[in-house]
Amino acid sequence: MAKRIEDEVGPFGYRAFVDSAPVLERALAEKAGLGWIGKHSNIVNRKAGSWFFLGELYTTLPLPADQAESDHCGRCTECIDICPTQAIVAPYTVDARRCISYLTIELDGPIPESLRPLMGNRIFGCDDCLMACPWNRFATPAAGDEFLPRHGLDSANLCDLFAWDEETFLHRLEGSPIRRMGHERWLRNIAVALGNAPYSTTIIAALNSRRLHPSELVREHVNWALARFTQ
Ligand code: B12
Ligand code: SF4
Ligand code: SF4
Repeated sequence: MAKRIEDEVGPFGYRAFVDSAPVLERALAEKAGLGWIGKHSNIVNRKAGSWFFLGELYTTLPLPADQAESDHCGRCTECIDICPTQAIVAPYTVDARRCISYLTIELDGPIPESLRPLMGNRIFGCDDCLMACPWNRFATPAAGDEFLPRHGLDSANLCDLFAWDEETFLHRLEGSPIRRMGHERWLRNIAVALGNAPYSTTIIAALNSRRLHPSELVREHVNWALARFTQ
């Protein structure tokens, strides 16, 4: 976009951000008229729904101010009702400590035991509140390869993913944001997901194969998962 503007007006000062710096992206997007902050706390656009990232150009250009968008959530509570961990504790307020996105991606250390059974098979983030939003019925899939499923992860089997050693993890997820969480959290999260799955001998065998993993974090989550099948 900066290049396109440059083509029109010549060189100008700018810096681009996408979830990359302490920028109040949602407040800026709302004020810029891109949408309103929905009850799930993300930006919703009347035509595009809520399933998109926000990006900004800070610039020295003297641009006219846009009209802010107003709230169109109305009486809807779909996102609040669907949240598996009741992380949307009040409209527009997410308790990040309960959000599966935080628990699987950002949290360093053990996942609180009370939340583990509620996480289902989500091993990297969660989109349930966005998925539930009725405004997404107007959304269309993004064009461009960057948004297509990669590495066959849209049809992956958790036991196969659990068998990846660190080298395979790093190699198979090259270029993917999942790589950022590291192999230890990867195993921690999959152990929880396997503990939430219906009983199968394949799952028990997969969990047993990691019982003696060098990481105490992984071992503890594996033991929690195995204990789920003996209750
Ligand atoms: C921390 C963070 C998280 C945390 C906490 C989220 C939360 N809801 O609090 C965790 C890890 C849980 C998380 C999860 C997710 N996140 Co996140 N996250 C961020 C991040 C990095 C910072 C947000 C933040 O806390 N800023 C600091 C606080 C002080 O600012 P703020 O929240 O914007 O609040 C200010 C204003 O917005 C305003 N304000 C806030 N709420 C309200 C409400 C009203 C009524 C009003 C008037 C004003 C107002 O006042 C505040 C103080 O000035 C942003 C990127 C960014 N730089 O903004 C992405 C971002 C919000 N995340 C994003 C996404 C996509 C997700 C996930 C869907 C990822 C996933 N699939 O797992 C989930 C969704 C969970 C959810 N329901 O929010 C997108 C949202 C895109 C969109 N359509 O809006 C962002 C914008 C990243 C991006 N560039 O695309 N995220
Ligand atoms: S991302 Fe998932 S866990 Fe987090 S608030 Fe939305 S539905 Fe709840
Ligand atoms: S699901 Fe309903 S309440 Fe939640 S953001 Fe969308 S319109 Fe608003």
